[in-house]
Amino acid sequence: MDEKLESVFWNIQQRNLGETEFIQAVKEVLTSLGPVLAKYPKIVEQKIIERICEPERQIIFRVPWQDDQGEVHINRGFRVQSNSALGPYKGGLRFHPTVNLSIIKFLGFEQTFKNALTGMPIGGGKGGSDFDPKGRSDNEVMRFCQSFMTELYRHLGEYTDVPAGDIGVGRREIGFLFGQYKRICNRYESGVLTGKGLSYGGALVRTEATGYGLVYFVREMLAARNESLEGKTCIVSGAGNVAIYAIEKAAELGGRVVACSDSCGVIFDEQGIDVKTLKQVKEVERLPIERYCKTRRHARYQAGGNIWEIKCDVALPCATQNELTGKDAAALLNNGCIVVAEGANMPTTPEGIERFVAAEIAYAPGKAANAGGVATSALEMQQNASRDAWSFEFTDKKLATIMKDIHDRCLETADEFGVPGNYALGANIAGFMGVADSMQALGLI
Ligand code: NDP
Ligand code: 2IT
Repeated sequence: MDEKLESVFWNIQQRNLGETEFIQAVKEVLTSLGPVLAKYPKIVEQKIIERICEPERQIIFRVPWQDDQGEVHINRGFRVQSNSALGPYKGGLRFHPTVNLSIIKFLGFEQTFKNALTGMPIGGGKGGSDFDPKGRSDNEVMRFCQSFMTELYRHLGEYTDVPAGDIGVGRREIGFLFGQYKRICNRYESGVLTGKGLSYGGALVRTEATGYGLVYFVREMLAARNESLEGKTCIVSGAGNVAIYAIEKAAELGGRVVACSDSCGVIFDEQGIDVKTLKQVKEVERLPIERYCKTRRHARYQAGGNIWEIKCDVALPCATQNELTGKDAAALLNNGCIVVAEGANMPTTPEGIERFVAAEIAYAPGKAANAGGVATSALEMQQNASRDAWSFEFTDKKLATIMKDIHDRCLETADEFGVPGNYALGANIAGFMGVADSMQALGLI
């Protein structure tokens, strides 16, 4: 890390003790910024980095709700409004028992740069709760969402803060949240949430966008090396929204996706993952992935297995943070993997990233490779603002163009700063400069 940044980083650590994920995300970005400070000394004078590392606002609240038996539960709700230099705060909500302030802060921090990379007018934020939707009835999830929104609504608005989904929050939850927002505010404000159902202002392609966008990004990475997905063996961790549509698109572009996973285990299907069966198990029945093997009897299931030990050309981590360690990276490299692109946010540990960068494989960080989700959310906001609804093909084309632009910008920035092919550095610098330029223009805020 650059000398000037070491003391900045030390102070950030002291101010955020114990927030390991947040500190990890900050360190990863700050490590890239040395050459930027040398070129733009005003950034140091104006303390742009210190400002970006302190969220504009952090909201923590109680979420009481009743289960189907009438028992009372108390969860904790969060919304971290990280940065609004480029537009209203924008970023998903995560419902998962592991959620805490550190996780929401790291996600909001990453989101700020990701959103800048899309080139769209959206700031960064993230929220969620330690509520566990697993095993809960639709009515329980509805009551939780209503209670969550009963506090959160006052902090939202189409020009203020626009949440969407993330782990544990999909179309069902967004529907309940939107319903409660509308009821409390007495306003049909479609643009206040994205990822909505198609019948009430949702946009075509938003469901598929993160996974499809990830694979469009991979297509560009391979093209830059005169390669294509045709015939490449792929593995995808996770079996949720991002993973399912990454698998679907990778297969459509000629990839052979042989494995995916969930929080219980790994499935291996040498004939290629059957997306229809996967959707039935994970989207419709909401069951553990093991169930896939009941329909596809030749497929193998390994409880608690490690997906990264499976031989592949392309690896797409699409589950959660720090799911791919230094040891996993070594296993992938030993097995000849040439592309790693992150569908999840910060899935690779610092040791893993170091190995990928040193091996000079095509490694794309989440803030670039998974930006298709939030970019399509911004397209949903555009449609809501103009009371319009675009076709699937039109929106999908826009998504592909956005992903190509992000890809090219990362590569051009990496070139400009003397590290050709380093997408991680290119994404950090290009994302940071987008936010920093706007912060400089807006004065001391
Ligand atoms: P989902 O809830 O739809 O799916 C998450 C998947 O990851 C599930 O299969 C889940 O397993 C698995 N998973 C979660 N936690 C763990 C864990 N600790 N260990 C192993 N597996 C785990 O979420 P999404 O697909 O929406 O999100 C996945 C990742 O993508 C997250 O990092 C998210 O931040 C990121 N992302 C999401 C975007 C979106 O538009 N949804 C946009 C950009 C990034 P199980 O089924 O057993 O719960
Ligand atoms: O991490 C992410 O980019 C998301 N969960 C999607 C955010 C959004 O506002 O669509």
